[in-house]
Amino acid sequence: MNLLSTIALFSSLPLIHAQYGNQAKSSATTAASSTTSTTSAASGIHTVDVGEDGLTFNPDSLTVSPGDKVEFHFYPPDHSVVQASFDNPCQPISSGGFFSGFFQTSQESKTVFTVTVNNTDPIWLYCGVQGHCQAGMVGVINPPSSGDTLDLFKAAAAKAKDSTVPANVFGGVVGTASSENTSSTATGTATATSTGSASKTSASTSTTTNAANTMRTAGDVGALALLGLFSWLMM
Ligand SMILES: *[C@@H]1O[C@H](CO)[C@@H](O)[C@H](O)[C@H]1NC(C)=O
Ligand SMILES: *[C@@H]1O[C@H](CO)[C@@H](O)[C@H](O)[C@H]1NC(C)=O
Ligand SMILES: [Cu+2]
Repeated sequence: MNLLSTIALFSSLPLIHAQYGNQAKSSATTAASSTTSTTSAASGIHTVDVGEDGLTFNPDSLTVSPGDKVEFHFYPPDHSVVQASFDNPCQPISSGGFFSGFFQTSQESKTVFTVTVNNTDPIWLYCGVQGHCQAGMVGVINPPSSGDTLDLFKAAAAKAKDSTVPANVFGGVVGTASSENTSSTATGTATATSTGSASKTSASTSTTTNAANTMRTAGDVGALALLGLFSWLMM
């Protein structure tokens, strides 16, 4: 190894370190920004109380902007929210949609179900507890300006034979209410129990670990080069 190539190798080391340093920083930023996006949308959060006043969604009709979130707060004893299609009131919509799971609770539930609304298409809702949909526990997000109405949906629901729900919770996040943000960073993702956010957390953890390992490797390369420089000087 000649002097020039040693210097070249040596002077490139800080670059290698900088590069891996940035990589580690960027994965940390990714993890941080996903938490921020959960909390920073506070202005676009709408609350719907589920079963607070009998078999109702309150409000049962609300208009929200694309990107807004709707938080369902559950009251005793047992309710849920499912997306239906207008034509089939007490059944899950056949593609897409969401299901909160059943919230069996003796007081307002600590956790809420949060759905992100992506567009202005109507989202028809019902409670999946047997009999509740038929009794009028239905609602709509972004009702159409003409044609289908909540009253028509409710009338059809009253005649529905039975209710069914999807096999699994999906289409939203089970987590802490935005109003319970005692610390701004802990909101939303911290106590979310949905499998989705759990796997997201472990994914970003492993990214960080990989970056740390890479940095350790970069450190070893640096030590080797230093050894090389010394042995060249000894010659
Ligand atoms: C909005 O889009 C996200 C991401 O594709 C999806 O997970 C979610 O279910 C959608 N929301 C609704 C209400 O369909
Ligand atoms: C969230 O926390 C901030 C600061 O701690 C507070 O001002 C705000 O009112 C809280 N948001 C809600 C919806 O309670
Ligand atoms: Cu119900």
